[in-house]
Amino acid sequence: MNKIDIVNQLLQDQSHTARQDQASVYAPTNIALSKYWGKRNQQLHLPMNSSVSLTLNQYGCDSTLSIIDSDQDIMLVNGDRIDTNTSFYKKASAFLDLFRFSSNYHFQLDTQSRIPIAAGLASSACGFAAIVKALDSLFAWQLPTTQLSILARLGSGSACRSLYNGFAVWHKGQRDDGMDSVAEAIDSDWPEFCMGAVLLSKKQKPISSRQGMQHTVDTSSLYAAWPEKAETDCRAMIKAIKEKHFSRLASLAENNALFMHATMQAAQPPVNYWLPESVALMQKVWRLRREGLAIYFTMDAGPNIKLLYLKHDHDTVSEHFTLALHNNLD
Ligand code: 2P0
Repeated sequence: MNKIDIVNQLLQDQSHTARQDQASVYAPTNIALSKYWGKRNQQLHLPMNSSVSLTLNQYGCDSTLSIIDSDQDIMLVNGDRIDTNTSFYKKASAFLDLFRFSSNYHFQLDTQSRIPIAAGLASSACGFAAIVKALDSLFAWQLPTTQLSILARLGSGSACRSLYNGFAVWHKGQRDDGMDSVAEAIDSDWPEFCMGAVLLSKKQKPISSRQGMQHTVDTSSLYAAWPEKAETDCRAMIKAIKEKHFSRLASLAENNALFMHATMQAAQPPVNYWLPESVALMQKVWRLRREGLAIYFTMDAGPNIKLLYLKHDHDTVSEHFTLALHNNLD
């Protein structure tokens, strides 16, 4: 099975003709609490393990996708035209190839990001989720969200979780074609749960997450323990979300992130996304926690730290940290 087989299977009864010239959509980004790290199928982005995430509802991409009469795709991010040699252009254009049902058209993708530039906040997740939502609207498919989630995964794994607001779980699935590797919402109403990001560096990562996770799978002797640990964490986190048990959920998330980074550190050569400032911030979180503040962190494939705390502690957290953005305080 390759990507085009999956797309053909999902869209076999659907229109291959655009019903309008352009579609404008919004898709939010998401941050994992139990991480996706490692693939069992690199082409279809089928993960080794399930993951649990929180969508940052108000941070994402406003994207307009248009059908254009041109000899190539055109992509704009925040008004600037993206060079065809960039990895962003190549990934997005290769993804759009899956939906070029008649070869004589190309797409224009115009994305405005509501996420601070280079904040390391999973912009590919909202980017691909937005493309899929826009395609659904352009071709008037009205696919169920689970099927949009599968299509988004074909662009970037974590994008499959960005079709939902609030908490979501991406089930790793068992099938070779990935039709059961899909995200769904976790039923919960917990606006007191906050995530705030502290930005430490806007520099490009030393290694992309796509390469970093594969290198970890291939060379880290600690990786063998990861898939089972991640499954156990996902189950415990879903329970903690449903019970709104903050310290259980947040401590699981912090431990899960550190475990993922430990698998990277044991890769050969190591995959390291930490800066000295990242470690200093972790130590500050641990110190504040010892002093009685209910604060935890998670960290992705980059040096920035995302703090986890409850809404009533927001002012205290803001006194100790410069938050570039935060969620759930409406
Ligand atoms: C996550 N990350 O669960 C984990 C935690 C980074 C660290 O999903 O190759 O950009 O496009 O499927 O989705 C980043 O990986 O990778 C990621 P691809 P993706 O959020």
